[in-house]
Amino acid sequence: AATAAFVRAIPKAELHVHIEGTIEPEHAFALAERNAVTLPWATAEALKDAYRFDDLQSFLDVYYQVTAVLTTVADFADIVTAYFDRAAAQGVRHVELFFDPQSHTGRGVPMSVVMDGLWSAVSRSVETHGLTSSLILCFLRDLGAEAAAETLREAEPYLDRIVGVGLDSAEAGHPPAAFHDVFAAAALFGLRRVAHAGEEGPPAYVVEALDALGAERIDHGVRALEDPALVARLAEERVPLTVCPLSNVRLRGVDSIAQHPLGRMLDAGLLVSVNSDDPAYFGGYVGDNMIALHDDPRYDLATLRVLAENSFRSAFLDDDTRTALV
Ligand code: ES4
Ligand code: ZN
Repeated sequence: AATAAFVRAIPKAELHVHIEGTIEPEHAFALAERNAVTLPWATAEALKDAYRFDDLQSFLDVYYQVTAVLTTVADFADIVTAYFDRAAAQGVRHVELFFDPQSHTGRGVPMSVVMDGLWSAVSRSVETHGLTSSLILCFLRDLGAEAAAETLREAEPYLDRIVGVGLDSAEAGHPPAAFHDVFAAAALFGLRRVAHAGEEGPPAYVVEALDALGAERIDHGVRALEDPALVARLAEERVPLTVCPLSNVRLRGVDSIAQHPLGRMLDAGLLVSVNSDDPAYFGGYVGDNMIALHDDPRYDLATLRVLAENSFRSAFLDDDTRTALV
């Protein structure tokens, strides 16, 4: 409890959270009922029992099925509000929220519904929750580059509502370079660029994300440690890495918090922060991730404070806003 209070009191920015991964089981069932959507589980308890994953794909299979409960503007607004409630309660001051438009447009939900719903909550977060927030549109890498380009075209009317683009979903066998053109187009629109890399994929995908996509931040990046030259480059260039400890354990990328590479990443001088990824699925929000780390003596309170400071250094914030937040 003392740790929880300390963690809550440290200002934190969350830079790696998928809004579709914040739908708690009870909320999923409430939305399913409201929209007359049938989920392949009988109850919220049965859904929770399905949260035992072997790898990224086994998680994504559940995640995309639950996402189907979202159909209206109010649904998108409500899940953002529910996430802000929990994030604010854990001391989060700034959020850069990922969303996966293709997981909705592919089911017939118009881009306008997604954007209007998310934006109604994001645009009011300072008033409602005392935190700043922005949106990062992610392309589903397993659907390919042409689908990503089409998604960016559909998002063009809403570019003033998003701060950047990202790349997520199944990583193995989907190297970043295929998305060169759509990331270049996003850059020309003035958008920031991030990419999931080195979560399950090899260090070479991290290099590609930097060189072919111009990624300014790497999501996960834990496998970068397998390549000493890449580690040296990431340290030298101060490339931010958004690390998600509970996610990596739940998806079996690492065996335990004690085995997690975060400590070695800090020792190597990397600009790492702690994030929740899909908190409804992986055992907690950003504060919960820090509390889990603190069970390991490597992550004392001073180290947690450094990780939180790093989150603001890694954020897409102007200097005045950053100074006001920390
Ligand atoms: C994700 Cl954990 C993770 N990895 C890649 N893509 C994702 N989308 C949602 N969660
Ligand atoms: Zn992620």
